[in-house]
Amino acid sequence: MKLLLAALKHIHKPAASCRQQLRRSSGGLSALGEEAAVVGSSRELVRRLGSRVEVRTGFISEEEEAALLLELEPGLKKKRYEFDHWDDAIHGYRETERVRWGAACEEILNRVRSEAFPEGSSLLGPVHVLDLDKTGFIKPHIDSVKFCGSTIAGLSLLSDSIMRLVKENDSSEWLDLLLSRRSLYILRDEARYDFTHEILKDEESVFNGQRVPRDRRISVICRNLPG
Ligand SMILES: O=C(O)CCC(=O)C(=O)O
Repeated sequence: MKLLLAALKHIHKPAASCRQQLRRSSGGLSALGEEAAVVGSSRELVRRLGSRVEVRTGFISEEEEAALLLELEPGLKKKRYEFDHWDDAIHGYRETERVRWGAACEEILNRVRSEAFPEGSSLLGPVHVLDLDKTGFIKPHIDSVKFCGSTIAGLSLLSDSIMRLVKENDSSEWLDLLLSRRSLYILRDEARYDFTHEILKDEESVFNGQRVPRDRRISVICRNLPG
């Protein structure tokens, strides 16, 4: 799965002065209510990418998170976190892929699939599971277009985190996504192809001026196949 990640060199720190906000949503970024889960470098960018980026806060319940952890922890615990390969896009992680899930987890994943992908889409069979140590982080990268299609949908377990998107050829354009524990994020099309995505390290984990402590985080990621 590491092949999916082509690490890009720049790491962009957005200026605090030009933030625009979207609403956290149970049905897309345009819905109103609650606090903002996405901020960006300009109103225009937020509007343009709004339908291509979703954060669904509280997508799974505590019980559903526990069911996923129960199934994932035994396998993950047999692996060591990897820290020191200079070229890796990810630092401080262990990972696995899973094709078969127990009934409770399969039901959760089916919900993710039906929210994120149009009916009849060809999906990447194995679900990617990435376990980031508290000190781990994911550097800016764009997922390989050879191996995965237009949509990435990920559940966040155990910890809140910040995902940053930065336009590949114009680092003045960026969005920060507040991925709260048990949320689902979906990146589509332009947001997936033209923007790098990264998960910030704990020391840099600040959302819209507010510190968001990063702990150990497990993500469960579904992708479609290239078209
Ligand atoms: O952990 C996540 O949610 C993001 C993972 C990621 O960047 C990737 O697999 O390409």
